[in-house]
Amino acid sequence: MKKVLTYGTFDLFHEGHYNLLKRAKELGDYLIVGVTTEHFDEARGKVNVIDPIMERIENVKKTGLADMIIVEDHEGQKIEDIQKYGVDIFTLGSDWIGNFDYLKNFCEVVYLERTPNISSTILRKDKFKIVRVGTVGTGRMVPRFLAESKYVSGISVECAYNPTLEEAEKEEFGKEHEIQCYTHDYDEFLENVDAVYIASPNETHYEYAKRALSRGKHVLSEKPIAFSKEKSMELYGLARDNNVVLMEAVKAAYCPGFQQLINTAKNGRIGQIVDIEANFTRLADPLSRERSDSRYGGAFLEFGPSTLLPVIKLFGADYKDIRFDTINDENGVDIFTKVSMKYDSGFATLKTGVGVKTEGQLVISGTKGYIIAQSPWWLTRSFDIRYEKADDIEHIESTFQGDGLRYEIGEFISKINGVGNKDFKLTAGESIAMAEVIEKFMEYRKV
Ligand code: C2G
Repeated sequence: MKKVLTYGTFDLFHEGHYNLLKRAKELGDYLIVGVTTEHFDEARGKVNVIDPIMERIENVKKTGLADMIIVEDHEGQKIEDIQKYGVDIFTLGSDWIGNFDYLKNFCEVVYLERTPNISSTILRKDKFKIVRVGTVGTGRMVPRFLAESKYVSGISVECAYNPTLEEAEKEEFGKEHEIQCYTHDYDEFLENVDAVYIASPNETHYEYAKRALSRGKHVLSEKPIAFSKEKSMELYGLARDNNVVLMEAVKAAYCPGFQQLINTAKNGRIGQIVDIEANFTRLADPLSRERSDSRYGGAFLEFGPSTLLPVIKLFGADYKDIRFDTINDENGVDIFTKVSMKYDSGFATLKTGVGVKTEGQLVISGTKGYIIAQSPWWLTRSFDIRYEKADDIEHIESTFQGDGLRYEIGEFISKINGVGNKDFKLTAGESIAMAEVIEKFMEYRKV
């Protein structure tokens, strides 16, 4: 008797799951299905799982395909199960190709082609829907988005849009990322999705977002969402009028560790906050867009929104004075920008660089102590609270999985499904305030 073993979360059970189990069963005579616990999903960094484990098990059971259902609750269990149940074949969908090759030492490993475009054919009466997402642009953020979306429940990335790509490149991209719908036509693209992730060049975010929102599509846009307060307000207005979600992808805002840091700063532990210093620099390739586009590239447009985030969150948008100082290269690109902001009760300094390197810290200073988070604080893994006495240090570690993108994707999907409707991670007002600073920076740079 040939025993086959597969695992999964099987959240919001859909056709893709059914097809996988059916083909897994066909690989042998006896199918064992491992369903993950909430605890294990949390540990492996899967966010947003909605159905409780009993319901997920019940759904697998209902298929009538599993001869045995087990629970997967810890790292290393796959090898144990293969040995314990005398498994001949281990199988998973092709989104995991390569990840489980180490099991070849114990049994045969088969990756079955995953089912593309699952959600369009599925009819769910429940409140929660699988959200069909399309990506705009195929630059370096899109592969990251695709890799991280594997760890978000309730999302199916089904379509890609790029106005300039050659057929051959499209085919290669589609194959690599298992995306079947690929188009140059934005209207056709919007027809195929419920929501879009915009990761195109900075100057195109606003237009793509506007068209998607007007068509009733949810939008997650890379920063900056727009270059002016007015345009940013217009987009949030459109989202409200069309009853859809609009989110600016400032990663830090959605990281659990960053929220913990902001909450610690707000809870009075370091007293009254009087100074914030936020630095973000990355030496970019001289030929890259950031280093060669004098209008829409440069340090501040690249990293400004991230550094502004803690300032706007803690001090608000009512600054009394703002001053920019930049060092430009021969192309007119700001390779280093320093921003000084004055508030009634404190100061903020931001340093951003694409051609200058500084220590990339976030320091929030108060009347009783300070919070310090080291680079990359925008992907917050840990921070310290320090006081007058040098050895009086509280070190806080936080959950942080993958490259951080999954938290914003998870939040986006939850919001679309009406969970966590209250904006606090990044409010429309905060996003609009950031756009206003960007507008001021663009005006400063013109003169
Ligand atoms: N699947 C599929 N087609 C889809 C979606 C999912 O074939 N459109 C497959 C996945 O590849 C996986 C199974 O269905 O083999 C279960 O998917 P999930 O519930 O998303 O679980 P997953 O996170 O893939 O669990 O130990 C857990 C496993 O490592 C993977």
